[in-house]
Amino acid sequence: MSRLVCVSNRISLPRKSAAPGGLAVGVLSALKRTGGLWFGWGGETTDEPPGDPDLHIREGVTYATVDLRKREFDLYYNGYANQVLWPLFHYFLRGMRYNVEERDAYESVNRLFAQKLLPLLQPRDLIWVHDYHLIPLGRHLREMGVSGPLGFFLHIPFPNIEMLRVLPPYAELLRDLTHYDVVGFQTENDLKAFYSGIEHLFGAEAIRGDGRVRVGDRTLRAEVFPIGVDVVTVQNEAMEAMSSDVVRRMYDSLMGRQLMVGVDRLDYSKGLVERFSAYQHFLETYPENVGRITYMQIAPLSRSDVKAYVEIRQSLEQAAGRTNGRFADTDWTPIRYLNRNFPHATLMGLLRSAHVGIVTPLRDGMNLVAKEFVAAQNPDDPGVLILSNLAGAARELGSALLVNPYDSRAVGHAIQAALAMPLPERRERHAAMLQILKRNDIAAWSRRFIEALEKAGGSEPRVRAVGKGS
Ligand code: GDG
Repeated sequence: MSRLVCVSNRISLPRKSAAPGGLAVGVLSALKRTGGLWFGWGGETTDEPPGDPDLHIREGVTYATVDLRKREFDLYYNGYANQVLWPLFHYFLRGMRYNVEERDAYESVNRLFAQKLLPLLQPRDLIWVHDYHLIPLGRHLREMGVSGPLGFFLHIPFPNIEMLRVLPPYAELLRDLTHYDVVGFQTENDLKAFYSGIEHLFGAEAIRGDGRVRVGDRTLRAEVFPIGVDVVTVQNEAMEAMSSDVVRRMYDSLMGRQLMVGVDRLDYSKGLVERFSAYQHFLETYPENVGRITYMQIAPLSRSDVKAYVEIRQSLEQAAGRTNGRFADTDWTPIRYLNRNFPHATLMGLLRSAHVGIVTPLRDGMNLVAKEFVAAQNPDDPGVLILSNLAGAARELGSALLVNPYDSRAVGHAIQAALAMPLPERRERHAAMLQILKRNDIAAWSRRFIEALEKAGGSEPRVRAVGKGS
């Protein structure tokens, strides 16, 4: 079996505290299964030019971490990746602004990644690049002599050409994607949006049958690979966590009230402001629930150096304060709002304890929390999932209560319907979703992507020229 090399912006070494993220969950599972190398930024910034990568071996996986220069990191990560590509790809034009210096830093970090990775590559490696931070990496590796197989998976949505065209170097971005052999998306919508860009730039004839795209002398495969969760691990984590101190204390503190839980990185794309306002609307419209439901929102801080994330945090504090100030009683708080991290297993226990899981992003590539919520439930007495129809996960989880996250009345109504849903209907909806989760679990996701990459590869040696900085 060929060695798998994963490349992502950020590497989380096992047992070190790391920013939570769906990416880490997916990559680790793939690497452990096939063995291999995970290359990326280690989380340190420096004033010196970055040296050779640090190598760490854990459970058969080699982690190679590079440092980045502080200023370049700010421009590349906080700037281009998270104030240009992230908002644009999530259709938030208001949050996007373009700046050439940031774009240059994005290029130069991608070049640096290619230079530092090159000496670590072996001839038959399968290289799998993750996410929007690293779109140009494939082109740089090709220019340095890597001849195949190179795959790219986008964890976030891909915008339609009419949105993508707002980006001044949109054509370069599309061309960069054609240097890969396999380009993977979360949903059919994203794939169609990619085709809209290819057609705009290269003409309709570039799109061949079977997901093949032909540009010049290169053919790539564009496909949908919906990311999943490790269903069995989530089930076990959730069951075990039910007897943990944290979950028991939380459960006891409900005093028999129903529980609604949300778990989201604190990010404007997750729709938390709209969700808080929908919850307030729900309490106003269905006053019989006042004092009888507790909504717990876990929102670990993320990207705190980006202004939009500071602003969203303030808005949420105000919104939670408003609702609590208005409705709380001496023995009841309507919203428990927690800006902190929990161990993954504890989170799964909290999800299992909930009567309602609320996942209402304004736009989301997939959303793993929605899938974890379903996997964590007790199948005999499952909670109900309320899910945004603008999350990729809604394509598979059609048995959730699907809502438009901007429609506070509809979200409030869904909360009411979820709380009142009879057991047979809850079981039926849950069973239908669990079946899909098992079929499309995390192992199936990585296996399908790796198979596509192997197919793209053939049997030739893969790296023509390997040398430092070549
Ligand atoms: C991107 C895309 C796509 C959350 N809080 C804690 C914690 N988490 C875990 C969750 C879940 C993961 O982080 C979050 O994944 P999501 O999919 O919900 O969201 P993003 O971080 O935005 O991920 C997304 C994903 O990539 C995968 O392709 O689905 O659309 O935006 O697993 O449980 N984990 C721990 N402590 C926390 O406090 N340990």
